[in-house]
Amino acid sequence: MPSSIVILTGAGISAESGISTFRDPDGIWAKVDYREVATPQGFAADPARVHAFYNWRRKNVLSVEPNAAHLALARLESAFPGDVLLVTQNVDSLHERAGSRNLIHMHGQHDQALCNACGKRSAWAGEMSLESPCPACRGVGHMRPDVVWFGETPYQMERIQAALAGCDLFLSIGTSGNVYPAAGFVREARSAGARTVELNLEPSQGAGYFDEAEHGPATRVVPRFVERLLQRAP
Ligand code: BV8
Repeated sequence: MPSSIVILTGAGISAESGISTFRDPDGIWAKVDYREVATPQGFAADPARVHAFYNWRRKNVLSVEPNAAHLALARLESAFPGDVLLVTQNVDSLHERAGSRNLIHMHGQHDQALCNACGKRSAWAGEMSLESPCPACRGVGHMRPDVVWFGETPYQMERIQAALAGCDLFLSIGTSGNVYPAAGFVREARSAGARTVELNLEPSQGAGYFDEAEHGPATRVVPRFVERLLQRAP
């Protein structure tokens, strides 16, 4: 029976809530070039285009709800006797809206803004632009979405790596395993002796590193897996 669980989620867990994934045929990166909207270079070249991209995604998330997979993970966190750490690559707020609390947004959150002048972070709900004043320093022209772009360092990596080194169950849900360092977590958990399980619509790039896998829509396979885990819990 595991006593410490680390869960990694990706865009696939939010797909059935109506949020597009990135690399599926009709995914976001099929419509938008990630170099233009998700890199510091793209932001420097055309900040208005990047703000428009995140303003559209920020508005879209407010019109959708967490699904059964998000709710099952929140239930696991509250009912499981051991430690449960949820690490998400997603910048949407559906995990916390489902009730998850022990949560790390390793790629940031688009309902948060970062000021490049004073370095302060602020909650952000509406449109953001170069004209937006920083709520902390009142400076104008320095606001950016608080997301981790390609080439930037993900958040809370020390805390994540410490949890991976000590977990005995690593669960990966709704991620294609294309983006590092997240795509390398399964190997870190495995070398720490953890059991590794993938729940995904199809085998991911890292499928070979998992002891077990269940393939299907997250709203079906995640609640079922959580139910089994909690039934076996002392
Ligand atoms: C860094 C935020 C140094 C913005 C994102 C090693 C090798 C090669 C390249 C690299 C490497 N190390 C670093 C790199 C470079 C780069 C990288 O990985 N490039 C890739 C493209 C090759 N990595 C970086 O730049 C990272 N920074 O490495 O800094 C460092 C390293 C270690 C320690 C300290 C410093 C920063 C990467 C972060 C970039 N920002 N997002 C935004 O969201 O706008 S990444 C972006 O892709 C999203 O965050 C997303 O989460 C991530 C991964 O995508 P997925 O979530 O997996 O989504 P995808 O569409 O790909 O897959 C969906 C899956 O769900 C599919 O498998 C599908 O089958 C499944 N699915 C679909 N529907 C369902 C479903 N499953 C279940 N149910 C369903 N209904």
